[in-house]
Amino acid sequence: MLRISVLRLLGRTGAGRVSLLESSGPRHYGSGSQCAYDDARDTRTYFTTPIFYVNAAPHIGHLYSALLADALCRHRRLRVPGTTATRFSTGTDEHGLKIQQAAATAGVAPIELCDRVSAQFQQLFQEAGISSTDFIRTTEARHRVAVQHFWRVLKSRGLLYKGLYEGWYCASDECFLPEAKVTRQPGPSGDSCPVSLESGHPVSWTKEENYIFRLSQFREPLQRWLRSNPQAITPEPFYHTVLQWLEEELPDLSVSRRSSHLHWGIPVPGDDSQTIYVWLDALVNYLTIIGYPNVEFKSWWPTVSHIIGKDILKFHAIYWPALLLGAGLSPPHRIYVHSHWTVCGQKMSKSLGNVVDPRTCLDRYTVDGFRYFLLRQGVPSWDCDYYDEKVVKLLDSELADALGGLLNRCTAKRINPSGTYPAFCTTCFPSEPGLVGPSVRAQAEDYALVSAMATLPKQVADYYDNFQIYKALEAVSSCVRQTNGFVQRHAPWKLNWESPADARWLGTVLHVALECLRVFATLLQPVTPNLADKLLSRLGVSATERGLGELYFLPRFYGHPCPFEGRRLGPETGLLFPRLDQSRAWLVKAHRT
Ligand code: ME8
Repeated sequence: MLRISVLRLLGRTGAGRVSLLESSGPRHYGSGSQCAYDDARDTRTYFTTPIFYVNAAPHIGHLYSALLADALCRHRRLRVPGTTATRFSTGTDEHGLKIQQAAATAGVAPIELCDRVSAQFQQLFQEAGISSTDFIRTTEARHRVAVQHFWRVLKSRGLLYKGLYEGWYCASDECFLPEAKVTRQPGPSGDSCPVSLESGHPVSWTKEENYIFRLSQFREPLQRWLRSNPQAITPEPFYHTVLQWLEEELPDLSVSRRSSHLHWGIPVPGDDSQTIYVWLDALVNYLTIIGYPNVEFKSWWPTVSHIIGKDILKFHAIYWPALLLGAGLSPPHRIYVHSHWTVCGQKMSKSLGNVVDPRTCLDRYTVDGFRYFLLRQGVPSWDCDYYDEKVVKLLDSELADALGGLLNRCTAKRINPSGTYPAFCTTCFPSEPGLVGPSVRAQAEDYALVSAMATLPKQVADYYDNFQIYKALEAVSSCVRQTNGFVQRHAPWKLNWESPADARWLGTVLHVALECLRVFATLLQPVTPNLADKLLSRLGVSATERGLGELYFLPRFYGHPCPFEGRRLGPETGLLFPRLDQSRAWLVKAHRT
């Protein structure tokens, strides 16, 4: 029997700033402004979120992970139409000591707790418009089959052996800790208790015979995989963190527990006295979803993008690829990592009582409003702070005032009495800047707007590829501001439809602004699907005209026909997004108390 020293925990991630990759601009600029997405076609893509523990109700951090995956997936579907091209999974992680203990504390059977909390996750995701195609629960029979098969493959390849494990274990974090990562804290009765230095959660000393995975054999293969795939882990600082971890010793990993201690899990095939370690169990969910061990899973693997929080980077970037390589499979294509939400400057925790309930937020700010807030303000490279006033301020200024105001300005009866997409006049706005003439009305800033708008879809696509959805939204928001500036500059309310010279220019100003709105709405679909639908319907854009592949901005400017010109706008359906500071009296009340 082999004796294993305490497994060394790889250091926790330090989140740093990620550098922006430059957008290369549209390839077809000049013959219209369609984006080139050719490289994105053909391949199937499979997006995953972590599967969430069911020991407590979902919070905004869980919703954030699901939203990031949802936006990436929706953007992808708009680029590559066809329902079979993308798959998107989420689910709940229901085994392990953490759940076993939570159920015991609640005085319920583990499966009862799992059923209740898993349903809460499913309901939240449905309410938030998470467009997942699959939801997995690790207590399902199909998952047990997949995990036990995966185990047998590792065993048959000589990668599992029995050994004595001795060291600290943190049930809350479901991980092993080296002595250096353990500290002492006064417990409830004043005596000193060992806790994890990073999470503050209690740890206990474990000494037992387990199955051990030969993780140490994979240090160099993992280094080679990462060096030849510099985009495998995004944002970049996390990639370097993992490479740094791999510079250190990589001890073998204990992958089972004594069943007498951990009964809530999947038994080791052929040895009921041992239960499979919850992380091995959980990670295999990504294969279960796509039908593993049936051969069909190969059409989805390894073109997978895992979206995860920084807290579980080590499990996804070291343990998981090593297990996959061990089982003869390829490591995941991409791992997108995001940092954490804090609340009013503090870590969110049940004990601090500051956990933000996402369902309350969806009620208060609307589904689209809250989706927009989390994705616009959440920056994967560093932790972001949540507080209510921040949400109200952002949504009022960007969705209600800037975007809603722009729509009003182009569709108000007084300015656009015919309720149509007016004609664009190439004499008022010639495609060549700097031309002079009595009917030329466009100014240098207007050309700057057209050029910013023409590059926007490609820029947004690049930001999505680099997992910078917040940057994509920032770019859209900046163009919305620029468009409002354009309307303000030309003050269509001062122009007169009765005067032929004014009318051509007035129509052109409205045409350009409506074209900008159409592009904004198309690009916002992955983030604010309902609001985008409302806006596109108001503009008279049909369901088949909303894809990213066909997103031509201002074709008339480039000498092409515009399918929208002269078209009737859709029916008026009220405010695009209501201001919250007037409608949310609860905030004022909250301040007073
Ligand atoms: O770790 N801010 O599940 P979990 C942002 N079951 N995101 C947060 C967050 C915060 N404050 N807190 C949590 C597990 N998250 C395992 C995963 S996967 C095979 C198994 C998000 O319920 C973030 O995605 O503790 C983080 O990685 C995940 O929830 C952890 O969820």
